This record gives sequence, structure tokens and C-alpha cells, in this order.
Amino acid sequence: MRFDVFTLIPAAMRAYLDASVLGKAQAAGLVEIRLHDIRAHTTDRHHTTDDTPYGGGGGMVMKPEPVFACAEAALGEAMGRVPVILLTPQGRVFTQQVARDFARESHLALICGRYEGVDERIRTHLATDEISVGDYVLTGGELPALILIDAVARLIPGVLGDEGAAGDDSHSSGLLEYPHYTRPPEFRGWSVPEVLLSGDHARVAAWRREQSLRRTFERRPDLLDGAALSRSDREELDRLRGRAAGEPDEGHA
Ligand code: JAH
Repeated sequence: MRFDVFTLIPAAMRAYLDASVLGKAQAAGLVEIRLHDIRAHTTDRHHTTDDTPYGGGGGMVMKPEPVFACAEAALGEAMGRVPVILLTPQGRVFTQQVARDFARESHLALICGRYEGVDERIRTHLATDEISVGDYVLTGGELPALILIDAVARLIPGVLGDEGAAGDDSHSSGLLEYPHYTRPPEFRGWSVPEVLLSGDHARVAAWRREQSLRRTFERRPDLLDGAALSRSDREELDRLRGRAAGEPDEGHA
């Protein structure tokens, strides 16, 4: 899968992308990430990428010409056939389902704005999609672009290696993850739950499911609406709801 990223600070993105899982995925040829410096496509002596807003009001706005030139140089014939995603707080909210949908594409382009915003013509005549990674304002679209690339790339077969399949984690089941433990069995007096040391795979699976349900119920009850729940999951949730309504619990923390 290929990603083309248009940014004013390619070096800031490079270090992250070339490390660890994404670095290995690129080395293995599973993912190709091309970073394009928007400033290299300015034509004036001062390499200007921003300007004052029409209508006043202060702040600076990213100019359209270098962004269009950068995208056209990078995409060439692919322009018009590849999704061009603008990272913006005004976009559609990025979720695991959006990541799954993008992972079906063979090629994505990402525009990272800076300053107080981008000229509206970038949004209307270059971007095909607008994505927000959450309701907060950053100094630019680079961190959101890294988030999107990370979430999408790890869904590509082979990127996580043979061990971690992407299907088992939070948000793929629609529930939060159960607690994880590794050696040692006791650390500073804090023990690993006995069931995980028991070797009883059915008991382990039941415990993990109950923990996932409990965590989701306590921390993110909004997620329960979209989760795939079995009859016994619903019975467990009814027990948790009864308990929350004031019934005595069974001695759990
Ligand atoms: C800020 C350009 N959804 C998070 C997000 C995405 C983009 C930006 N901020 C937050 C942003 C300034 C300029 C983009």
C-alpha cells in the first residue's frame, strides 16, 4: 500500500515512520510512504506557504498554489483516482471502521495543513475526504496523518508479523481489551490473577470476556451499542447493571 503525504515538516514525520513496526513494513515492501515537502513547490524568493486571510481577522492561512503543485507532482496520473484526505478538526471522525475502509485502498494521499487553517479551495477542489482524529486543535495535520497511517498500515496482512493479528484488540471486537499480564507472577507484592496461571483455557477465555465487558461497561458504555454480544454477554451485563444499581457485589475490586 502506498501513502503520499504533503507536509511542511517531512523530517518531523520521517523519524516516526521509519521506526519499529512501520519501518519494518516499509523495509519489507508492504508499505511505501512518500513524504513530499510542500515548501519545495513554492515559486517565490521567500518560499512563502501562508498568507493573511481575506476579510481580515488575523492569523495566517495556508496558500493553495504550493499544495496543489505538490499534490500534482506526486500523484500525476493517479490524481482523481486516489483518495486525497485532508486532516482537519472539521472532518468525519476517524474510527476503527474508517481505518478498515481505508485499508482496502491500494493508494492514499494525505494533506497536512499548518497555521490557522488552509485555503478553502484545498478542501473543495483537491481533497476528496476530510478526517478528524478527535475533538481538539493541534498545530498541524501531521500527527493526525501519522495516526491514520499507523492505524491503517497495521491492518495490512503481514505488517504486524506472524504473532499479532489485528483482529483481537480493542475496537475490532467493539469492546475494550481485557487486562494483560506477563512474567513475573508476583511483582512488588502484586500478583497475576490465578486463573491466568491455571492452564485452563476455557476459564481464561471466560475471565477475559467478563473483564472486557466490565471495562467497557464502566469506562465506555457508549461502545456497548455497537458491540457483537452473545446471550451470555448480555446476561453478564445485566449482572453488572444490577450491581451498579446498588445490589451487593461479589467481592470484586
Ligand atoms: C490544526 C491544520 N482532528 C485533530 C486535528 C487535525 C488537524 C488539525 N488539528 C487537529 C490542524 C491546525 C492546522 C490542521
